[in-house]
Amino acid sequence: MKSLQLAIAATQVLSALALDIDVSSEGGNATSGHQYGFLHEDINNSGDGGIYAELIRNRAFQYSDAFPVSLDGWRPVDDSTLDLTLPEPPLSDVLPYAVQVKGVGLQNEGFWGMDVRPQKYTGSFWVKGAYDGTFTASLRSNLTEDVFGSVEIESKSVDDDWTEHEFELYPDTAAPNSNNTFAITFDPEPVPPTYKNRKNGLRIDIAEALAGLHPSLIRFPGGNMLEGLSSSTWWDWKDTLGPLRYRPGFQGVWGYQQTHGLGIVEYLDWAEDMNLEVVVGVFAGLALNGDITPREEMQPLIDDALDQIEFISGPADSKWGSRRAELGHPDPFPLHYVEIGNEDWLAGGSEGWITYLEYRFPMFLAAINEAYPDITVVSSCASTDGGGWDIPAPAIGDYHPYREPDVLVEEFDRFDNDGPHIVGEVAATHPNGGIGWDGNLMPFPWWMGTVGEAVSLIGYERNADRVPGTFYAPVARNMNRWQWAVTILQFAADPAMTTRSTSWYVWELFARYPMSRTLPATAEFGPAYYVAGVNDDTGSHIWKGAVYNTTDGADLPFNVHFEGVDAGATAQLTLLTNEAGDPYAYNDPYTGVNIVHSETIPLVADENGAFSFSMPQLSVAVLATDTSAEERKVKKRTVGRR
Ligand SMILES: *[C@@H]1O[C@H](CO)[C@@H](O)[C@H](O)[C@H]1NC(C)=O
Ligand SMILES: *[C@@H]1O[C@H](CO)[C@@H](O)[C@H](O)[C@H]1NC(C)=O
Ligand SMILES: *[C@@H]1O[C@H](CO)[C@@H](O)[C@H](O)[C@H]1NC(C)=O
Ligand SMILES: *[C@@H]1O[C@H](CO)[C@@H](O)[C@H](O)[C@H]1NC(C)=O
Ligand SMILES: CC(=O)N[C@H]1CO[C@H](CO)[C@@H](O)[C@@H]1O
Repeated sequence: MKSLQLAIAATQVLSALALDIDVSSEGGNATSGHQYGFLHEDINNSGDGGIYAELIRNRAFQYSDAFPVSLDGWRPVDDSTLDLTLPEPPLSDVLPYAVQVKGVGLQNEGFWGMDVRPQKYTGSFWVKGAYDGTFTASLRSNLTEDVFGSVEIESKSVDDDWTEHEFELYPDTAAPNSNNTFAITFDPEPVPPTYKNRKNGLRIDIAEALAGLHPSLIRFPGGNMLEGLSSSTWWDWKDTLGPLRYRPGFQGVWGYQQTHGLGIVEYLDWAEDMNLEVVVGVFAGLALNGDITPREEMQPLIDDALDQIEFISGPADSKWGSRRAELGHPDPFPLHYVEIGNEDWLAGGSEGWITYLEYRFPMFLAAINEAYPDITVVSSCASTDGGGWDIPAPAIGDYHPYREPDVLVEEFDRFDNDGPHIVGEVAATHPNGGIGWDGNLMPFPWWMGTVGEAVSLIGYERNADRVPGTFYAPVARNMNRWQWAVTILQFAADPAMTTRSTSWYVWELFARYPMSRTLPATAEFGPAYYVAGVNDDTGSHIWKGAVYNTTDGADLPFNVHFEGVDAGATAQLTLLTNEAGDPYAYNDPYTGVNIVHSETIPLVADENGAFSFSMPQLSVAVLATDTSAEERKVKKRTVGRR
């Protein structure tokens, strides 16, 4: 008797503590239907040497004021000597340098190694000089004498001009590690297989890890990269078009010369291959050194942005649309968002900001609204930036919270009473404790930061009628050269190093369950944060939640009831928890340890139609009711088994 009473008492305590959440069937808001994406710019070698599938580092001896021409990445084979030269004629107007090889050949170390396995590598190199023999291109070990694959290429080279030599290389064995080089008796350029087989395309394993996030948005080309180090070195899309031979490269802003191999067409192909809505940034007359374009010199920049929009989305018979068609894509790419600059309240101090408000932004807004009324113009600043401003309609804002997890949680209601914005960059970057930007970035995304992000994402999704998209930034980090530690993916030349961060798992889960409408729900937030809605395509009711700092670290019980979902209905709860227990635990590319535990728990609605479950301290979950299609599938399977 006594033990029974205790049991009942315990049940009562539990249900008194449980959070009863009622979700109405009406009264919510339509969402944009696309919510999660990422910002890509070439930071931390995440473009060149990252998702851009190029094996060769410094392939065309490109240079700029900040990054002088060099033989970085190259070494002679045996006793050969390598010298940079300025040949006559040059390979192209934009690639004046070449390497002169005396001896047997040269080799390239790639982006700190090369992944070699039995698969097709295609490439080409340009040669000048009378030569009757053959070239041998090979992928070989940097540690032993092993050659994993090689191919002979008949020389077509002549004395007075440049000739292209194309080849395919198929190693018969995989190298035991990525400490390999590419060697050739002359000047090489091999390309590994690419994502969806695009020529000059993306590195497969990195692209697949990003596609696995179910993204629906990409913002490019930055970020600071768009702005450039000075007003003469911004990311000029016109320099990124056409054959690689005619791309001069770019003085990147993250500490290295960039090839411009990942150009505007490559970004658009990427968007097409992953079915991503594009937010393209156009240069707005502010560079990172504070250079500001005066009002009377703005028109060329505005014309340039209009050309860029036409290049992306204009018909094939328009001036720039025909250039796109010439480059192999006659159909316009869809384009609904254009962003004017990047963080214009920041780099140029008060003058940068004032000029943005006074003429830079208004001039772009007027010109784009007039020419393209269906395009949403995004300002590069949020309503709260630069001391606060009223973003002129119909433009929307862009908010970039790089925060401590506590602050992401505090900002849960950031958009409850504000106008429309994208969240163009967001990540937990610093540990709690007010060190802020003077302190160090966390070395990797860590569990508590990730849960902080989840709370913010839920806040944005509750306001999805006004926040049409959220972008993780930055998206990938080469472990051999990086400037910014926090990222959604880490990688190196060896694909075994490609690591999904703790944040990857939360973003993947939330993006896996898109909602077409939010629904009003009981609003009692902290330590539980949540959003509810429905996916009209599948009929599934969805609840996304995160738990941050419960009392004494106790588990938190929930009863979630969706109006119109009855007793006996079934749902799946996917619960993400931290295996390691330590809130600072992270996914380590060097050990491959993944601390995120994902569990899917089938639930049945009780007699009140409520789904009951509990979530531990620092956890993230999605509850989704099974849809009729799903039920049909289950039925079919049962019938089949009989
Ligand atoms: C390759 O091996 C060399 C010599 O042992 C070493 O210095 C280098 O760090 C290794 N590189 C990679 C990418 O493992
Ligand atoms: C290849 O080996 C050389 C000589 O040991 C070393 O300096 C270089 O760092 C190695 N390359 C890579 C990619 O590790
Ligand atoms: C949450 O708990 C952590 C760890 O105890 C603490 O550092 C942080 O300040 C707490 N935050 C809030 C908002 O309670
Ligand atoms: C729908 O939008 C209105 C206006 O922005 C807002 O007041 C209301 O809370 C939103 N409802 C939900 C369920 O998010
Ligand atoms: C590992 C590595 O290459 N780190 C470099 C990152 O970039 C900064 C400068 O931006 C260098 O100081 C680091 O050495």
